[in-house]
Amino acid sequence: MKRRNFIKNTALSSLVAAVGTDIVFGSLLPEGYELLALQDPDPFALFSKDKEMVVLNDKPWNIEARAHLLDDKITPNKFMFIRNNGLIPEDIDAGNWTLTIDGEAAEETKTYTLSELKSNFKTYTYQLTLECGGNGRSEFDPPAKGNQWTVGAVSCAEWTGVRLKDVLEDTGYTNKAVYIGYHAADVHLSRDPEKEPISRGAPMAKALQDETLLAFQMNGKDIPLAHGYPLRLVAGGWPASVSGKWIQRISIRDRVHDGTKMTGDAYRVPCNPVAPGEKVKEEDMCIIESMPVKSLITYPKSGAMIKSGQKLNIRGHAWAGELEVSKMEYSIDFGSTWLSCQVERPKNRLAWQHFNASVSFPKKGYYEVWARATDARGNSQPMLLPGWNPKGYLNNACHRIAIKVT
Ligand SMILES: Nc1nc2c(c(=O)[nH]1)N[C@H]1C(S)=C(S)[C@@H](COP(=O)(O)O)O[C@H]1N2
Ligand SMILES: [Mo]
Repeated sequence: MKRRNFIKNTALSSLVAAVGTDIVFGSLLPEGYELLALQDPDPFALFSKDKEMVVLNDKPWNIEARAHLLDDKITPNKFMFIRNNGLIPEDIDAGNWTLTIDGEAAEETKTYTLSELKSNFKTYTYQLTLECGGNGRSEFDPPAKGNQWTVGAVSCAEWTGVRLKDVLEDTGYTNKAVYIGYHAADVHLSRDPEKEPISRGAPMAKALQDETLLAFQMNGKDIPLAHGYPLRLVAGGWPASVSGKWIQRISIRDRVHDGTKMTGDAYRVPCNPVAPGEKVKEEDMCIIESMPVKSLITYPKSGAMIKSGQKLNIRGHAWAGELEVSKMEYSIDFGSTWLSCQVERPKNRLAWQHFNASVSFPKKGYYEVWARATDARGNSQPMLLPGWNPKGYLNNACHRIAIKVT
């Protein structure tokens, strides 16, 4: 018997510990064999997520929150959605992590270690709303392919890092600069090292905003692995796909960045409205920039029961891409009449805003509470579905909860 083909005692004892009981024929296990019992990791434990989070896909991992889980003013990790296009990078060595700035419009190619970024540039902290462009996709008809997000692909955490603009200015760029494009360490589903799962970016004007960060902390701690440890681009108010995780390189481009998922119909909508199901030519699709006005009732949970005569305090958050939310209303009569909610100013630009209202119901029975936000330019959320688009982006319909008064 060739002993080296079989598992070593130390490896066996750690497998026994992981399984939690004796592995009876353990000494006969071939080396490198993965036990069935350990093949299906518990995603909630793996990513420190709450058990009420909903797994939409495991290859790649896509996990969303539910409305009532997003009640915190600042989203904690356990309720933050995960959206991956590829495989989470393994064996990250933050001590040797570097960020390279290059591109046709960069003055030079310059590489920074993580500690250089932290010590050479001033650090800022902002609360930034990140919503997946496909949040709400599940409601479109005809349906759109992709993760069937309901309402939970949005978060507003507190991000700490350096301003991208300070780093871009340190490297220097020419007047040919048009766009930035990120390159990250995650792995394509095919495991082909030549392919990138995603490489998106934003126009220079967005890259140079004060709130656009190269972040190394989320909610005061190292960024959790699934959310981009050890370095992430955070560009609040735009589709969260712009906020590249596990960032290694940023190119200052002399054209609109043409990386993976920047072209074709990815993160694009018809420049002009189309009929549901209509085919749209590539040249008639426009890149999504600022996200539309939207809101979420986070308390109570849909289905709540209250006693007749009681008032119901509702609360939630509202956001409007680059703009501020200027008005927040609710309706208990399917949108016929609207009453106003109190809405707070944002903590900083691009942070979501908190609203609340005390709701009275005229008599016993079934009700729905609908919430509607209006942005500073007067755009309101559509009551039901907004314009259909082939990939099911930008569903900012009013959020609704069911209430029974008994
Ligand atoms: N490197 C990398 N960055 C990425 C992605 C990815 O797959 N790889 N997904 C993007 C998309 S589509 C979204 S919606 C957000 C999700 O961020 P989160 O998982 O931290 O919530 O990350 C963006 N950044
Ligand atoms: Mo996304």
